[in-house]
Amino acid sequence: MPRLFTGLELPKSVATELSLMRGGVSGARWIDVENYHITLRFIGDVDERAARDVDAVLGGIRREAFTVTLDRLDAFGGDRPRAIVAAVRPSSPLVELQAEQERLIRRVGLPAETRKFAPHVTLARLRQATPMAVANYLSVRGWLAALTFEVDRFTLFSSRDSVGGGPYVAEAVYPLY
Ligand code: 3AM
Repeated sequence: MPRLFTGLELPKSVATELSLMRGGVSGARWIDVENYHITLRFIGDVDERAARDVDAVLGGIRREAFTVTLDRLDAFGGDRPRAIVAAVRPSSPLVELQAEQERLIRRVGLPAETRKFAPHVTLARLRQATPMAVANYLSVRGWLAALTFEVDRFTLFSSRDSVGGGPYVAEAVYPLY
């Protein structure tokens, strides 16, 4: 069964800039630059029929292109840090695109996502990193010059069946005008 999610790809220049932030936390697994993305809606393992339904409803989205800004590094997980991320500055077009996908994906019968949308680019996944190591990293490297780019499409990605993780494959792209 394909494991799917929707997301935004990053321009190469932005990805390269983010990749300079790698290193300096023991216990971190740094994501390969070609796998950087902003997840919009995790869909999960679905059968081919559901995948076709998802593709059909995503293909009906009509929205304008917009800009996205990454403006700080952060960690998810609090006392048990699990990821270092570049946070996306919230903006209406992004939130509305995500909300429309949520509605459409529910409409084809897939379960609702209950977690709050916190747009980000995952830079590292953490297994045994201490909160102190993460805090040190963020205090030394956490400053990020704002990176702004134009988003004129979104993507349906697949990850490794049932396992997740990269390499991610762009199964379909949907234009924003
Ligand atoms: O954008 P990132 O890399 O943070 O964490 C997974 C990854 O997000 C997330 O979907 C993205 C592509 O794999 N993900 C994995 N399992 C998930 C789940 N059960 C999930 N998101 C929500 N619920």
